[in-house]
Amino acid sequence: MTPVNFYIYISLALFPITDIFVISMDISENHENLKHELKEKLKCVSSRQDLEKIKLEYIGKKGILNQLFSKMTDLAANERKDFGARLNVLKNEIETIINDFSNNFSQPNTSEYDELYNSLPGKKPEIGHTHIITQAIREIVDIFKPLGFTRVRYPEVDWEYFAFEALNMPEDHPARDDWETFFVDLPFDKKMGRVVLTPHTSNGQVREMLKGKLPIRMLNISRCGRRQIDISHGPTFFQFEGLVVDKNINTTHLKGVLNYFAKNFFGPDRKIRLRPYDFRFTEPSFEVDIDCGMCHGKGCKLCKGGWHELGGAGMVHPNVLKAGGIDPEKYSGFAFGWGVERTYMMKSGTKIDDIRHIFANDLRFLEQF
Ligand code: FA5
Repeated sequence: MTPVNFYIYISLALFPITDIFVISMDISENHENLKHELKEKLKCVSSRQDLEKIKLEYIGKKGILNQLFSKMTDLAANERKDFGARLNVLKNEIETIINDFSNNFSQPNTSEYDELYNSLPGKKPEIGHTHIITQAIREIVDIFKPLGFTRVRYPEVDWEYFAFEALNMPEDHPARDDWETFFVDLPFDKKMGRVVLTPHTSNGQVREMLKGKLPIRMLNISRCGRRQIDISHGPTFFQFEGLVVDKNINTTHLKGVLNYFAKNFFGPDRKIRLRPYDFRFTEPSFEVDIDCGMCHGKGCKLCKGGWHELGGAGMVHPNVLKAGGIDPEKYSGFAFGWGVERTYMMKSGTKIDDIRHIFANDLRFLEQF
């Protein structure tokens, strides 16, 4: 400790509070001495390291100035304000002296930095996690795997033939309208038609059959595109499509598989229901609903009367089996296609009231899952 510092400490420590006016008178002089002493020390500084040491000594966390500030608590309340104000002036002056002096040095080179800062703690990289759709897809695959389903992926940009024609959907089917499906600006093929962003994963059905391997237990999970956007529809979304083709397959197998999935994914307390529907590629066809995970059947802005549509299902139409080179007299099958986002939104506790949040890439939303 320098004699000047020592003088200040002793003044503050030894003088009784009642004698504070004596200290006040001395303070200005002490401050001047402190600055003088600093300037003298700086004259001997020849490296940035030396300067850093001086900085620490005067304005570091445990430096002279902070020690002086801590002594304020020893003063009477009416003296603190004046003492504090003087110290602040002193602090500014000392900082200015040091900063002005540091201009004498150019920016430190890396090795100097290394020497100075190698003991600083490093910056922790932020750790992310998989997107909720990836999480959902993995969970879906894990549930179907024990039943013998194998995950496959078929083109997300495909021929009209596989997306519609082979699925028994005639040319005038409303889904084949420009306002429903995204058509890609590529040359038309006489047999295959135009190129589309697949509006559903059912394009994988005939592709899978054409592999020529029976029986089939396919789980096709891919991205789809449709010209739709609102709280429960996105222009792009994922579907998972199950297809089973074997001998003697009937609707009870379909219902059993869907129930098994729903109980495992949503929990044993949730209910699904099948409504008759019309898909051109299945007969009979159903739409599958689940009781709403948001309102639990009471009715909310997301669902219609407490139920929420998850997807379609049905027994594979004989024409589709034929397009896939399978004899419908010998084989039968069932298929289902559900939206991954919708299915995940209906999981208990997720409380996602707008499908668009899922793709908005807002970390405040994504970090919750
Ligand atoms: C189909 O896409 C049929 N291919 C499903 C199918 C497969 C039926 C196999 C029979 C046999 P649908 O258009 O209803 O059906 O869509 C199925 C599900 O995909 C919807 O219930 C919904 O969960 C999801 N889906 C459809 N369009 C969108 C969209 N724009 N955004 C988000 N999810 C969607």
